Amino acid sequence: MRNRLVVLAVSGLLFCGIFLTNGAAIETQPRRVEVTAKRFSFDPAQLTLKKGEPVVLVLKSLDVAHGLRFRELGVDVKVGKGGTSEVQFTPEKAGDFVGHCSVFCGGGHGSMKLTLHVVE
Ligand SMILES: [Cu+2]
Repeated sequence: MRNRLVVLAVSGLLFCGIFLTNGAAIETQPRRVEVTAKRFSFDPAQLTLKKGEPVVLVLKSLDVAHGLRFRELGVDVKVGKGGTSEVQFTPEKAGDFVGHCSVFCGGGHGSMKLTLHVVE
């Protein structure tokens, strides 16, 4: 009898624990999107995000310092040589936005572009 109670109590706690952590994860964990920058491109070169949905953009550099700016969305993240940076934002406008490298990185710097599709 006592064992049964213990089993019940433990499974109850487990159930609540799983339920609570799932709930918290949905509320506090924005989607993470990784982008790799190298001379002279971003990988991937296109991303699709949902309007109104918070996102963490993780920018990694495989070589020199780079940046990624979406002027219309007020986003500008810079990453040091070989480093990783992240920025959290919520796209509030639907449409296509072209981001550019915001740190001069050499001859092909002007051609570093990433197209963001923000869908409703
Ligand atoms: Cu650049």
